[in-house]
Amino acid sequence: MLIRRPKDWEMPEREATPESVYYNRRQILAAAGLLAGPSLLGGSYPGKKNEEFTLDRAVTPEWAATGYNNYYEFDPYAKEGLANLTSKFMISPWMISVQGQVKESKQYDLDDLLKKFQFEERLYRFRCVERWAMAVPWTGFPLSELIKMVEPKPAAKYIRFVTANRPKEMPGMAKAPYPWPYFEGLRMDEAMNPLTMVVTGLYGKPLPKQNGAPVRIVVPWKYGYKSIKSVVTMDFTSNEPPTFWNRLISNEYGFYSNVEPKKAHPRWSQAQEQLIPTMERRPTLQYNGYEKYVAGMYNGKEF
Ligand SMILES: Nc1nc2c(c(=O)[nH]1)N[C@H]1C(S)=C(S)[C@@H](COP(=O)(O)O)O[C@H]1N2
Ligand SMILES: [Mo]
Repeated sequence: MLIRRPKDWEMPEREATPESVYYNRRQILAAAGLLAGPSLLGGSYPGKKNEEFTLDRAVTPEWAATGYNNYYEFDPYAKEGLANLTSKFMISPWMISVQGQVKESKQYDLDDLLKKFQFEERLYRFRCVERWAMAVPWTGFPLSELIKMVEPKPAAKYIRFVTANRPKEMPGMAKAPYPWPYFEGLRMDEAMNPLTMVVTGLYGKPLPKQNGAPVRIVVPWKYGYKSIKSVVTMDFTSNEPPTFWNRLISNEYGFYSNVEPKKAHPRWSQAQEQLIPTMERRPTLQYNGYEKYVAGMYNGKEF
């Protein structure tokens, strides 16, 4: 069940570093069902399907979307077999710090926090900057609902997100000299956009660890690296926050990172994408096909 990856399409973000590159191909676990594991999280799966979001392509098979990942904290050099590396990663209990320009800075227990929201399922396209793409059913709720609940101050113009920093549980962190922990950010209107989701589930089940358990952000009109996994901090800021890939290689990965077929990556075209696992080529869609929801936020210069 290896996923075929023609060499010329394999242009990983990690080439930002001087590390020597190698490809660590592994068999996808036959026992894919083991990967999600039990969850103590609140909320029920599957969430109610939101019929507004339909696809122009087949839903990616679950084995492919949960067996082909980017999660550098577990292995910066592999995309397959990451589930094997997550056994030490503890996802419960899980605390999220909401801080910065909000009414009250506070640590929330994730189980308690999730009880306040109604889960729904949405089919979204997902596009990695490396050109692989998938389409999956996420379970979660709009980030806007959480933002409204915590009451940002008028000075809050952006949100900075940070991933868990647990080198003992995340074996990839020691393998590459990156500016850990992973960090990302959104402008407040992007964070409030109805498309932006807090995600805790995939394929009607709790999110597998390799896909960002227990909680991640999904921003479907931006390149995949904006959809930060295993979030522990939401910091409301007045200024544009730095982002992990921009910090590593600023001329290739901007803050906005909106999917834009006409804007080539400095090292490869973005005009086409390849669907995993078939590697069928498709034209890349502007804003990944979510133009009607998001184009109004931009003046066309944000990449
Ligand atoms: N913390 C963290 N979040 C991350 C990443 C990562 O390495 N670490 N990789 C990003 C990239 S490059 C992509 S394409 C998506 C992949 O999500 P998936 O593995 O669920 O498909 O996660 C994004 N979020
Ligand atoms: Mo990516």
